[in-house]
Amino acid sequence: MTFPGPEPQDRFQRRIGLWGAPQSGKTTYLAALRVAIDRGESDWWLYGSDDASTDFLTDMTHQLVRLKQFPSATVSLPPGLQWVFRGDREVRRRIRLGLSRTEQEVTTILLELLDAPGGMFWGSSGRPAQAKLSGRVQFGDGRDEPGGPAVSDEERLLDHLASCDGLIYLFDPTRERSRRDSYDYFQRTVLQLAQRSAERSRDRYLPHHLAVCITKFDHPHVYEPARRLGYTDNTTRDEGFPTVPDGLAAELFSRLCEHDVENSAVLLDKGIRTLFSPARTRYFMTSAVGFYLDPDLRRFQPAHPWNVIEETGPGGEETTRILGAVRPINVLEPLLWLAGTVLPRS
Ligand SMILES: Nc1nc2c(ncn2[C@@H]2O[C@H](COP(=O)(O)OP(=O)(O)O)[C@@H](O)[C@H]2O)c(=O)[nH]1
Ligand SMILES: [Mg+2]
Repeated sequence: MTFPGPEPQDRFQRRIGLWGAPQSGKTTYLAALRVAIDRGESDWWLYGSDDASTDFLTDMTHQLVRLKQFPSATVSLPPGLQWVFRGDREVRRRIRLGLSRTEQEVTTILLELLDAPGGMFWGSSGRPAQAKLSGRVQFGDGRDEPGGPAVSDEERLLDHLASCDGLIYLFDPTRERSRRDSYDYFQRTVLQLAQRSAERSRDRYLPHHLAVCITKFDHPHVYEPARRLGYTDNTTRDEGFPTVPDGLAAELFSRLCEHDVENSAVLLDKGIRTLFSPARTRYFMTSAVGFYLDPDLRRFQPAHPWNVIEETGPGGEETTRILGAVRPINVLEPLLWLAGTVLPRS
């Protein structure tokens, strides 16, 4: 069965793109979105715009919640998946000269994921390496025809991202500690975005609204510095789960970036502030799986925040498993914020 997804070519249809370096948590974020919605955190709902997208979402959510497993790193998304975020929003309608009233309007927004097969691969020229990993090259008009200008899966994904109204960018501080390559990924993607979309901006920034999600908040390498620096508050939730006040997430992001001794996260921080309008950017401390809740004490234990265990298999292979229930933090909020800002109010 195919859901009646909105027409992608509709120029009034708003689109949101999800992106971030490989392993930053994109697929898990998507699975956790369904969990957040199913937990009743909002009246909005999410489904695929076709069978493949719905199946993918259902499988990933099942794997996360029931099997307590993260998406396999080797699973790359089939191209063209797209999800529909649907809900009510308030709009102001003009009824007569000088008079308007607030009405509820059903709204749909498309969500797409920039996920190159095997991770985005970049050639030495700084351009996406053509179909090196996907093994598939198509031509400009979508036909596999010799002679025309070649367009790789990666370039098509970048075209998609550039045409989005809102972007959710996932930044993984734990990855930055070990790999320090988020900036390279960010910078190259953003240059490609500028090339494709800067001209439609009315100011000096890129035209997109940007939600920066600092992922894996539950991880001790993220939670601990946030707590030490005094940004966490344990008084807002019944179970004592830490939260970071909305207005402080941007500052915390900068402080976390400052910890990067090789400076690449500092460049990333500066890059975001230079390229995206501060008025169109918001920061969120996010965790797809949430903090661990001790089942006996039913209270968050600061000494044991992490909802994930790392195990070594018989062959020495490292695996991670989710320990307790999945309680997403700030997974739905970025999407709801973007839905509210990228759509016209009347
Ligand atoms: N602690 C923690 N780890 C996460 C979370 N989300 C993802 N991860 C880890 O990050 C890895 C990569 O996530 P994935 O969603 O596959 O990243 P993608 O490559 O960007 O799609 C997973 O295998 C997990 O080990 C989270 O919310 N908390
Ligand atoms: Mg993935």
